[in-house]
Amino acid sequence: MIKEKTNEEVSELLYEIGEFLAMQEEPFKPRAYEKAGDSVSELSDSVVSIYKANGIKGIENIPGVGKSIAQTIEEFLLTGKSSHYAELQKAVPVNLKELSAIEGLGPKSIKKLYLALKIKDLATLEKAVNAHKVSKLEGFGTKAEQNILKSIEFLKKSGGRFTLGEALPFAEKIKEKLLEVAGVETVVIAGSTRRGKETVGDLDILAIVKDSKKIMKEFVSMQAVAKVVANGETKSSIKLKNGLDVDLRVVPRNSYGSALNYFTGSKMHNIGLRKLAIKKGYKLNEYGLYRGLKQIAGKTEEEIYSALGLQYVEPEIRENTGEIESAMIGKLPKLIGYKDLQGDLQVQTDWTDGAHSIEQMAKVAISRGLKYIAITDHTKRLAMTGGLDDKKILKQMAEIDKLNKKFAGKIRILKGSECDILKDGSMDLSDKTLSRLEVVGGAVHSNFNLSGKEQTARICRAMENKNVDIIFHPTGRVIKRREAYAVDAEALIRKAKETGTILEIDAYPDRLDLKDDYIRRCVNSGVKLSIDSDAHSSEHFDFLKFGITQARRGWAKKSDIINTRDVEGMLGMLKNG
Ligand code: DGT
Ligand code: CA
Ligand code: CA
Ligand code: ZN
Repeated sequence: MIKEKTNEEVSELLYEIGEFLAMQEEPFKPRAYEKAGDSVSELSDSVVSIYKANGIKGIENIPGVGKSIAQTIEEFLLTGKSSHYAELQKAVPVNLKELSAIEGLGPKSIKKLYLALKIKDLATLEKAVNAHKVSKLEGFGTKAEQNILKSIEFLKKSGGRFTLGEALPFAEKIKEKLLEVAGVETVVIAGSTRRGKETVGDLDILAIVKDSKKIMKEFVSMQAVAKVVANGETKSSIKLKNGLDVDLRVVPRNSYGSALNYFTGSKMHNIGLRKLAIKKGYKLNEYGLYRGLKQIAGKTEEEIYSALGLQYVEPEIRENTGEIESAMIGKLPKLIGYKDLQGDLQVQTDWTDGAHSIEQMAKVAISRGLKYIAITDHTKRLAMTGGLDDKKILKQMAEIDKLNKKFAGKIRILKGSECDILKDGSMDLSDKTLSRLEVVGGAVHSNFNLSGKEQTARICRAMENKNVDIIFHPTGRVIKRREAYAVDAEALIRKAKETGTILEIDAYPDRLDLKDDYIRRCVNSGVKLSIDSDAHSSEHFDFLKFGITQARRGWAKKSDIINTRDVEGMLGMLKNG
């Protein structure tokens, strides 16, 4: 019997084996397991279905998976266990998942902590840190101890929430399943997911159905369900195996719009609407908008907004941060649309830490309807990615020239770089090289712990470089893992304006950097933005939609985003354009 392991579980296993091997100071194997883990997590087919169809040969055909890793996967699918993993874990019996979630703790320091202090998991780590035992270890110190503590606090704060990128695929799969149930008319995802918030607490799904028993039965018996929390006629709640909670509500057809509006939220937006309704002598709830006992709107959201004298408010901006007031006077901006991007300005390839070649990336970009992509591999300061130096960049430029001939008329490949901003704000490539590139993104990948003043000055200096067109992921935050580095965002935005530097909305779902608030400030002060996938693999072009959502949450219009223009128009927005 084959165990129904998800790709995520398989890649998780490979990552952990890689980390355990790294503890043993094995030279190449850790990276091999990590790569195999990446490629499993990026598969569009499930490992189980590959194995069912083609056995171990099929597994070996997964890029980066050799014979011995394939055997590990096979054993895992057949027995649910891995003897290789068990053996490694016996040597250092720690909860790797918990400990490696701590920023700055790699396999080697985890091993050290275990050997010296018997730290096995978050709880024992927290104890040791609070007793100041960690700072006494060689190679740790007070600063490291403080950082660990900060990271523990941060994890606690964000615990339980899922990134939109993690939650959305589940939401969509459930929706598909429920739509197949007989008598189901409509299924819609509401809540923070519909508003496109960067993290979601739980999924809220609404449905219009003929027979609520049928849909509820399907809902609570889906394969991914770990626990049924409530099972009623109009509302059921479940917990999925991955810990995500999901509510399903069956709503009456003539209240669909008001239910959708209510359960989309946000709570503050709802409260704002309800106040407005009262002011106009109405009553608003999840069943409709009422004058006395008469429902005057409720079938659609549009008719509710219209009856309240408002422009329609897009879900992404329903946070009660001025949208109701603007809608009242007809001044809501037309937000950038989901089909408005023509290009992608941050794409990594196998020249550094990307999974695919320039050519492969270009082909997939064409299939996604993109008209141009900038190849922006890392630079030498980021040694672990095999970052490019001046010489290698020239080679890459020649390769791009060749490919552009091949792809003429289909896509334009731009020569670019994700060039490290060094500690003092100078760049990791010579000005001469930078000036020959078409799209230069500057990015911080080191010295995250500078003071706010130093960090801000560092990035501002990069913006003053006339060859630096864009600042990639400007605040460095990684959702649920790392807070933004200390930086004065206002000052960055001012400097961007002054120097004509573009700020990036990095669409990678763990980053979504800039955040909505800063996007809105850029929009208000006329600083232009780009939306880039930060693709490290060809499937990652799909991330662009998360960047668009984020831009919409920041009230950005098509004209605020430079890569909504055609390639010439976009290049014209850059510094030497
Ligand atoms: P989440 O799940 O924490 O990411 O955020 P939401 O916005 O999905 O919140 P959730 O799941 O608690 O509730 C879904 C929607 O239901 C919420 O956006 C607005 C509405 N709602 C929930 N509780 C209240 C409430 O006490 N008052 C009002 N007016 N609306 C509420
Ligand atoms: Ca929710
Ligand atoms: Ca909920
Ligand atoms: Zn980067």
